[in-house]
Amino acid sequence: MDDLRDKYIGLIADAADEAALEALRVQALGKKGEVSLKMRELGKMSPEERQVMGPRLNALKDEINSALAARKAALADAALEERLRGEWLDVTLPARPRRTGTIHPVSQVTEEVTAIFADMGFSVAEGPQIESDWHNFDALNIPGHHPARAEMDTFYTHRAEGDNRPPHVLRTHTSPVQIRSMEMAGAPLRVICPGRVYRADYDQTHTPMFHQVEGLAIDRDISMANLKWCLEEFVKAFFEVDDVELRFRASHFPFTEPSAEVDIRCSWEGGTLKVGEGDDWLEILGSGMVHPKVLMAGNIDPAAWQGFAFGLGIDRIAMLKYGIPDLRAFFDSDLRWLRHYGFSALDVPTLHGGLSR
Ligand code: 2U9
Repeated sequence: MDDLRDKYIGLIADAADEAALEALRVQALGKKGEVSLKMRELGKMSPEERQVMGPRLNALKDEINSALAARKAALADAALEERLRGEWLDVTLPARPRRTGTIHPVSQVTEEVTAIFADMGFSVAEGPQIESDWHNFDALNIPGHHPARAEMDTFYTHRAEGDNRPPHVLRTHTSPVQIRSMEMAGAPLRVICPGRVYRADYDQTHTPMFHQVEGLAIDRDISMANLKWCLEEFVKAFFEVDDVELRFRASHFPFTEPSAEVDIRCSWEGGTLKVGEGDDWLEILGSGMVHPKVLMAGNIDPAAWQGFAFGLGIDRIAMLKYGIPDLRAFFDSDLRWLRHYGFSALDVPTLHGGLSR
């Protein structure tokens, strides 16, 4: 009995897996197992012998069963340990950044400019990109013979043969949106008009489609002084500096009189732009008092109302603010460029939360 016990306890302890354990169970306790055969021998024994051997055999059977169960549990534990070692994961590690899209610098800067002027009480207006000749030119005091029509390198649409009406144009500026705003809302008025504009021009600093924001403020007593304050506030907020110096240079646009181009004091030390200091001047926008004929085109009485207007190129100020060297890359849809220069979709520009972070 002791030999049997030692044999099976030893074999069970060495069993490598569940299959080996099952084989040992059959070998010891199965119908023809060694312990079962010994049980059968009880019948041939005398009652005295049976009284001694019966309990001992039962105890042996229990001991083997317990050893089988214990080894089975140990093997299961070891298998689980092995699996956990293989599937180890540090849940305290930061999450992997996902390959999400980014906000294009043009969209970012449009949002920034919009946030600044919204804070000054301007609303946003949009209009068609295919415009009537009248809204794009005539209403803005650019008559048919005016050189600006040629200068603006306009894209014209085709009219059917025999249709003598003037062709529509791809708008060359967002100014027609302000004409439509005057027609619809009248005075007083404060709007900015961001959007795509088109001119047949393509080189290192020009693309046939680009983006502008124009602004228009009309009231009873508006002057160049209001324009100057507004633009100063805008430049400070946009370039995120406390102080700027603006220089108004006399200029000429058909739709404003007087007209001025606006430069800001800056330095280009080490190739990076610093706004508000240095000995250089950087042209960033055009502006002026709205021409009386333009007010009249928008059904506003120039004897009762005045207005200032300004215009700036979004792509250009995006390049300046974010140090982007090549304009043409803006419209290449190159994902590497977008990942490099793009902005997080979650960082919405606001004046209180910060324009850019
Ligand atoms: C109305 C009346 C007046 C908008 C203006 C400019 C001056 C200007 C350029 C800046 C760079 C165009 O993108 S750019 O090439 N724009 O210099 N724009 S005043 O004047 C208006 C507009 C609408 C009804």
